[in-house]
Amino acid sequence: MSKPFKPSVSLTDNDVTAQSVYLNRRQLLKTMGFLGASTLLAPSASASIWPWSDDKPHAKRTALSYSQPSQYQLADTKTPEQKVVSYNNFYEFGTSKDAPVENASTFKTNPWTLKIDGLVNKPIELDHDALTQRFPLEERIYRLRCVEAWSMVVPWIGFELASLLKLAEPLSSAKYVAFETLYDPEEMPGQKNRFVGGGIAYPYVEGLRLDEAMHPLTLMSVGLYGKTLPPQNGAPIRLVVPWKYGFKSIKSIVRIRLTNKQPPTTWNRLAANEYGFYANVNPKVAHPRWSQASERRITTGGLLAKNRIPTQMFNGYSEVASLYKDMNLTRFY
Ligand SMILES: Nc1nc2c(c(=O)[nH]1)N[C@H]1C(S)=C(S)[C@@H](COP(=O)(O)O)O[C@H]1N2
Ligand SMILES: [Mo]
Repeated sequence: MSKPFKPSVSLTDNDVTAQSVYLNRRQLLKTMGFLGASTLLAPSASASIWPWSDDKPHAKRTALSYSQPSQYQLADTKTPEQKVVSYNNFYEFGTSKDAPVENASTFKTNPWTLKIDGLVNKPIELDHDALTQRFPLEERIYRLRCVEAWSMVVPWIGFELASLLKLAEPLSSAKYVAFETLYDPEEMPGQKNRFVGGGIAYPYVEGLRLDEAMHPLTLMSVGLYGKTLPPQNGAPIRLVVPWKYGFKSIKSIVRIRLTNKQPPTTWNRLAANEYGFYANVNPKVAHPRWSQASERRITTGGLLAKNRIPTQMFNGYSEVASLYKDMNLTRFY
């Protein structure tokens, strides 16, 4: 999503050239069979090639206990875990899809402090263990639609942001919620070097209107596929707002602040004409440089899998429509 942005994945499913341009040399060699034996062992080599499979050691993840409420299970085919944890956007660790898994494996997420403050009666601090122990955890299988027109289906584990905000007791003057990612250039190479970090002014910040933040779909995620989050997916805690483009779902959060003014948000600050504050998934409102009418769903297929599907309004979460009933969603994109 750098500026100017070229979608890293071609809008044509079988545009091999664009993919080749995108892939770094090591990955390309691997794809072509010059590196690594794993692709040769795959049953149907060309269909199952996934150049983002990583051979680096992963950070240790802990099994979590959680319930599986039936209303948050989903018929959609889940994106395999290996893809969820190896194809990421996390510019603090580099701008290519494979940079986060490569550069975040040693990211220290313990100790950690998450602060909730601002316009609240009871400011809260959660330490590393409280993040997974303070609230009962649920598994929620959500669609994740990136503004770049690809999507995944991820079994997140977490708790409602509303539960956390209620504990803090927002004042009646609170209208918005501002979120902030960790700022630590020693740990995050993209914060240290603007060429690595895509020229973004860090820390990464995001925001929601208070009613969006209180919606039961809005999740604080601490895990996926049964275990704690890997660093590349936003450990130890990240936001997941399934009806909005993925960039709203801010990772590795250290602060949540209640405010009376709409807070600045990272991608809006970088290119306001391309990325709005609301960023609701909307097939009818095109990005200035590409259509949002359809998306490439990443499931079990290989790199060239033909998985283009129509994009749904609010990413299919029509229950949020009432939050925007008097708003022009073309103007407030
Ligand atoms: N701090 C931070 N949060 C971030 C990003 C980022 O670069 N930095 N990228 C966003 C984007 S564009 C997307 S699509 C999702 C990707 O989440 P995933 O890698 O877990 O699939 O994270 C979002 N959260
Ligand atoms: Mo994204």
